[in-house]
Amino acid sequence: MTPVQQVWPAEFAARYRDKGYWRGETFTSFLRARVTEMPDRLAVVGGEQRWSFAELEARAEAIARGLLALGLQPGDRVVVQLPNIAEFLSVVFGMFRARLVPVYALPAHRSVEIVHFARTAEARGYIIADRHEGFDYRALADEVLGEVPELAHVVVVGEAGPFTALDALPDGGAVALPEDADPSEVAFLQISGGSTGLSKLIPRTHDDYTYSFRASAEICGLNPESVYLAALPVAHNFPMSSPGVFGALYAGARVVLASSPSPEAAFPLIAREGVTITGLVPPLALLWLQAAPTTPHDLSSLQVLQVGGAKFLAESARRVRPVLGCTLQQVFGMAEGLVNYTRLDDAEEIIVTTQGRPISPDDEVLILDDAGYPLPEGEAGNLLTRGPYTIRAYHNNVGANARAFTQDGFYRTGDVVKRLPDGSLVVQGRAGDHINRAGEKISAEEIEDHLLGHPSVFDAAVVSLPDDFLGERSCAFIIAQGEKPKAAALKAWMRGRGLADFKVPDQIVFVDGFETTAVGKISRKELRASLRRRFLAQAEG
Ligand code: AMP
Ligand code: DBH
Repeated sequence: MTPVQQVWPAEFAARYRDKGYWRGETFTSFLRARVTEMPDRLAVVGGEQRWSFAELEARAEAIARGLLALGLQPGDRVVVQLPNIAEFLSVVFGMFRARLVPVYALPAHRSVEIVHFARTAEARGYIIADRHEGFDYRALADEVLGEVPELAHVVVVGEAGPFTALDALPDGGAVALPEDADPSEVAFLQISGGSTGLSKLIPRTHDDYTYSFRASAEICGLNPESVYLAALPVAHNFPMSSPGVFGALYAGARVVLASSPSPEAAFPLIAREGVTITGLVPPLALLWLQAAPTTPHDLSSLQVLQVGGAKFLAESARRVRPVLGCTLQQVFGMAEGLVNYTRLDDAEEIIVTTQGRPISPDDEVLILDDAGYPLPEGEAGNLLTRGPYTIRAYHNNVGANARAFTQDGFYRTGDVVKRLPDGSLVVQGRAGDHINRAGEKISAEEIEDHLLGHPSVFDAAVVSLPDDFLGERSCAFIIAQGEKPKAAALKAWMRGRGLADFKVPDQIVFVDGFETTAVGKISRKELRASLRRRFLAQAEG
């Protein structure tokens, strides 16, 4: 098995420790600290479950023993695909206690993605819910097991069918739990949005991740009176750590898990639980702004609405305070590390027009031209970054590492940004070919690869088009061969491949050919850009 690791050069690690960013904390040690300080305080609310810090820890320990008794061993990777339910937290804290390494999948992922995560991580287990939003994850587990039999242990929250129920793990009473992890060890694998090809796995250590959510909790003003609503899927880095569920628990605050981010599901929870802060992607923020004026639910407890994952336009941002009566916080982050926040006491103009500034004084930010030279202050260019919670390498992906990181360890974010004199960043767009569909990142290349697998597709190019609601939507330009398929049939075929639904192109346009240069060559990148340009010009004209 390829070991999971994340290593910073010694002089950087020493500096990050000296400056007090890395404090030797782990998930297990910080939960222990909260239990010691406030055992009976309510920590987690999800569905019918209401757990104190002590109860969360007790459940995590029982799960840790049960998973080890099942046959998993410290160091093993386990794909965790759970919706926003309380058990998400007992399972992952249980895994940290047993030194098992979660690989976070989103509820929207299907067999293509899960097989890829399981193989790349060499996972030995898979933890799912029985059903969620009408989808049966046990059927998905069957399908995945057919391709990756090494994924021997499937654990189900709810009705287990042929698998093991979380509630019926073998009795681990006699199992000795391992010592707590070394804080420089990898705690889990997070997934990237995947700008080229399939998602990459992101190894995050206890030291670096606890720093990112501890500092985030402080920037977001969390304290034991705060109530954080996880509205977005909690496996995503934003609701997980910015400050997310872990930042909230770190601060002794309460976490409330919403089964869906829709106003219908979230507004009653805000009123009932006195939610003070939550995070949304821009399209959801627009839905909330639309629904808030006429809702019967009292939203007055809400102090901060965070918006991130994709660019929130100033016109919409300006409406947050008047309509919702709370402070907007823009969040520009990435699972690889760097997270920027507008500060709660920033001037309204900064909050509305920028995507914030980095968490750490030691987040190094470079803005370079395409040749790699620094640009004069204020000019837009490629964002590169390095710092105390930004990774230096992906897991098990030599090719991606060579492309995504410079010799001296800077991560090439793929974002085009400019920096204002106060250090705030304004996101201008992406350098790469990916679609940011309401915060879900889709690689054009991955989708083109799938389309090329269809017998009637001769060639395909996938581009992003501006969309009033989603921000960006995906459009596939297709050259057919033989009989031209119907767009709906092609979409159904894509779904049948076992691909997450959000990756199925929103729009399909058949074309007779793709342009080429005089020598009959054109890069995929130029091709996508030119198709997009011509389509938009036609749509306008
Ligand atoms: P992921 O790879 O899924 O972690 O997505 C990270 C990417 O999401 C960033 O590199 C940006 O392209 C995009 N992103 C995140 N937050 C924002 C934001 N507030 N504004 C614009 N783009 C964002
Ligand atoms: O989009 C993201 O990946 C993201 C957005 C906001 C993120 O990872 C984060 C905050 O931590």
